[in-house]
Amino acid sequence: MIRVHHLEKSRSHRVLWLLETLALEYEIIPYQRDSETQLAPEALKRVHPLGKSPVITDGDITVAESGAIIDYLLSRYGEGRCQPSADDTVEWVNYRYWLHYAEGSLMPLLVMRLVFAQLPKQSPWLIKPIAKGINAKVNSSFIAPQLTEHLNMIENHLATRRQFSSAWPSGADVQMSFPLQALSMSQSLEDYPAIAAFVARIDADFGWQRVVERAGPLTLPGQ
Ligand SMILES: N[C@@H](CCC(=O)N[C@@H](CS)C(=O)NCC(=O)O)C(=O)O
Repeated sequence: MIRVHHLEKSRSHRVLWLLETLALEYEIIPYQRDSETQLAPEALKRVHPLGKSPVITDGDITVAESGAIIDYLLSRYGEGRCQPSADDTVEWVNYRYWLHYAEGSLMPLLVMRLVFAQLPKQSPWLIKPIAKGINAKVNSSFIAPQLTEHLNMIENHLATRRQFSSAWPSGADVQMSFPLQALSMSQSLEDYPAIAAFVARIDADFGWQRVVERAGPLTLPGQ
């Protein structure tokens, strides 16, 4: 039996989406974030040394990192679903690009934005104005312009293809779902109609609706 070690308010929802899409049986082992630090509980470190979610166990096998989990589930149980055939080199490369890009390039920007936004809130009152200034400067000179370039690239891809690869949903759609859903919760996507349509399509997806029934809607720390 596949067990998903599922931290609330986390990237783990997308793994549940893939499991529902593949119609696999699975069990959710829920974990709560520490209300003060928002970090995962120590118990998760008994499953994998970093104690991050998602992590799955399948019999004796433990797989961490959502991209690796998607690869594992599709190569073991996919039967050709949710990813392009290796014979189609162009599509295979496109699929793999988005699968790796989500955590390799897009998420670090979003996490950086979150961490810098916390800086003024976490600082002693005397240096709050300085922390605010640092946050504003890092945002305006680095994070915001970078994010705009990333979102333009994603928008251009989705405007022509609607989804990240040939199948719906592919492992690449599953992997890209979390950053784009998180963005849609934190800012307007008015300038990015194809990204907004992609997020709306997830909400309407039968497999995603099953996830929401079983695990509740996706929420983020602080919500
Ligand atoms: N790149 C990893 C990121 C895992 C990760 O950082 N998960 C967050 C939740 S979204 C977490 O476990 N945070 C709790 C903590 O750091 O204690 C993946 O995609 O699986």
